[in-house]
Amino acid sequence: MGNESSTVVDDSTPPSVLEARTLEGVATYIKERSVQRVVVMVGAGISTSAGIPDFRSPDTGIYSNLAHLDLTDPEDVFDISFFRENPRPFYALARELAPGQFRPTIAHSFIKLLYDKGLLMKHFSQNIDCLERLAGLPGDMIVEAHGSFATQHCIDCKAEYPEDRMKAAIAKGEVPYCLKCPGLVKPDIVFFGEALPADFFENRDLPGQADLCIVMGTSLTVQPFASLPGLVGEGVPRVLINMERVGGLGSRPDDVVVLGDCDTGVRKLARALGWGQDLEELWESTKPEEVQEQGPPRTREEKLQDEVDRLTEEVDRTLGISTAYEQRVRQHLDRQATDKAKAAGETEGVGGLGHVFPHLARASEER
Ligand code: CNA
Repeated sequence: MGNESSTVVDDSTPPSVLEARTLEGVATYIKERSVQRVVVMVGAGISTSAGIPDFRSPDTGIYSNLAHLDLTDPEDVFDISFFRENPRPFYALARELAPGQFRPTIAHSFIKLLYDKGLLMKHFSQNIDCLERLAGLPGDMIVEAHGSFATQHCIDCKAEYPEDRMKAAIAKGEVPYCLKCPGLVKPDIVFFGEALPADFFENRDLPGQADLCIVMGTSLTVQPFASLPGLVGEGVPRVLINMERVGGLGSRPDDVVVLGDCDTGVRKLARALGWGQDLEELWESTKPEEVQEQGPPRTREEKLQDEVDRLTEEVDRTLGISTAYEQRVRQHLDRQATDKAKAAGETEGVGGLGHVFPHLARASEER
């Protein structure tokens, strides 16, 4: 990237392949040239609207919010030597970043849509949040260049560590230790000072075969990932959708730079392609299902009626119990009175109880 990033960016240079250096121009190119080998390269910026902070955005990025972890350099949290000395900051952060708490963004769904339309050659991601998988993109279409939370190992003996224990440790913000040696356990995300997965190097030549490159939500500051857009052939359009200019993109005649958020950018490109509806439907399908269908919300009157019904039932139930109890008492007393009357030579009846239990007497008169 060294040469490119020093090139003066000039968007006014006329394109050589595109009809215009705009998303509409890219849409026309995709349709007219039957583009089928799109490479996508992304970073933390495609997940920020899901609620996962990126590293480097001022104020909202993780690095500017690590004060509570007491680090001299925020990057230490992902440094393997630092982790050996003090794994706690990483596990405090892992609790916030771990998969399972977030929904894919519409930018993730756009990548899935490229795949569904048969246009995607490979998706290169620096993210560890697994949101592209959750959006439905098959694992073999993704190069997780910085690993992911999907597996975990001891950093010393390399033994695998059980997933359920790992999830429990992360949920509690605890540090897990190997079950076979005293070593620390770490998710297989790539730290500074560690090698990238073989998958990255095995697929690294693909950008050179692409007919379109889309870069989104990355500062392109971490190597060797940052070198990927530079491997795209000259004359092949590269699109950058990002909050800021990065990596020298915009320096070639067929680069298209769209400054802004990824979600707005992909919506615009999808509409230009006539895929607007498809994209919204696909994204809608990533919504987590309701635990239970609740039906339409109830009005105040309906809620009030529910409460009245509940109280009525309660009163009926209580009254039912009292009536049964009253009958049992009456039968018992009747028997006692009959026995007493028999013993006193009186005739059978309950009339003699009226002075003791006037309400029973009244009740029997009413019947
Ligand atoms: P970064 O260095 O934090 O850069 C993010 C870039 O995205 C910046 O240029 C931002 O301006 C831009 N950006 C932020 N939000 C948006 C948005 N909504 N729309 C458009 N652009 C936006 O992150 P990188 O990915 O470039 O750095 C590589 C690191 C970040 C990798 O090692 C990742 O593992 C690591 N990371 C990943 C996640 C995740 O998995 N979601 C979160 C935080 C960090």
